[in-house]
Amino acid sequence: MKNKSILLSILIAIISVLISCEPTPPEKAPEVISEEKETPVVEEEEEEEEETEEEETPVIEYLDFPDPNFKHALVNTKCIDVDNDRIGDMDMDSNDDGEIDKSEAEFIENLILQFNYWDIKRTVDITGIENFKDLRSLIITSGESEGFIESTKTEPISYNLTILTQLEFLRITELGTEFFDSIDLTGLSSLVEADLWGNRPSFLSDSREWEDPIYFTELKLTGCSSLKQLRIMNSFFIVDFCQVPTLEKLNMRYLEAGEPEVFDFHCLTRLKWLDISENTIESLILKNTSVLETFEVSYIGSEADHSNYPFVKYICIDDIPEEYEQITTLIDQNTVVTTDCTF
Ligand SMILES: [Ca+2]
Ligand SMILES: [Ca+2]
Ligand SMILES: [Ca+2]
Repeated sequence: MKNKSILLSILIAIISVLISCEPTPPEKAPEVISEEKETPVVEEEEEEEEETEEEETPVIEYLDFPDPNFKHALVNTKCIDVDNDRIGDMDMDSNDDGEIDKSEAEFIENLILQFNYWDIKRTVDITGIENFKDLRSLIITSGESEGFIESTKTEPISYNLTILTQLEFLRITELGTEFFDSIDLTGLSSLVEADLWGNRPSFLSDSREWEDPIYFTELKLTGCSSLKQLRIMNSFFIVDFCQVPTLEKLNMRYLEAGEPEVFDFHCLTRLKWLDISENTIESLILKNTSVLETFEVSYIGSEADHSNYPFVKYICIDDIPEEYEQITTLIDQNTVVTTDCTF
């Protein structure tokens, strides 16, 4: 016991000596620490300032969109579709400065332009679309957003999308076709589906004049070597289907005065699905060395409930019994049906 108490006393004595000696190191320590810490913090701040100064001045590159309605759609409407569900999620002006700069436009894959055609009256020039070379999906349609202004353009324009070589899906709807010479998709070799319904003369034009070629827009499809689906329902297009022999599914239902003189599908050797319902058809060429899996011809000939659309006058088909079966509702005693036709 006595030894233990002596040991304890010695320990206490050592500890008190140590404690009494401590004041010296703590005084120095904070100086060292503060020197070590403060110096790099100052350096970092200086570096950051230098970096931002270097970045800001030369790098910001504003992009030019001459048509104010195109720019308005980019800056003020939900034009970027982040998750590719074909619903816009945010506008493109991420820093809210009212301009689109290069960094904001870069890497965008899905763009949705919703123009208020009711306020714009005519059409929107999309010059500047070439800034979006990464686009996989492009939708140009009507919307109800405010802030669009009446267009002053009087000359017909064309939409040239040939630079969008990555494009896989395109939807264009509700254009006033009397304001358009062409929609040029030449060489879009990644394009798989084009949904171009409801492009017809606008509410400003007189329907008695619609037979005039100026009310039609030419669709240029040469080199769309992956295009499988095309929908031109209720549209006024001039199309040469021999430009896209890859087509498998074609919807040209209810053209409503936009019917071509000849429904000519002789180049579409891979066509499986065709809807030409609710059209006035004078001449139909189905001779293409293959037979359709689905052929929709509602409201034509004896398919008509109220004889909306007359029997077809001339039909050229493949010499295959299944194909003859498919056209039976389209023909009456006055129809010329042949398997021998030239194109
Ligand atoms: Ca979305
Ligand atoms: Ca901006
Ligand atoms: Ca055929």
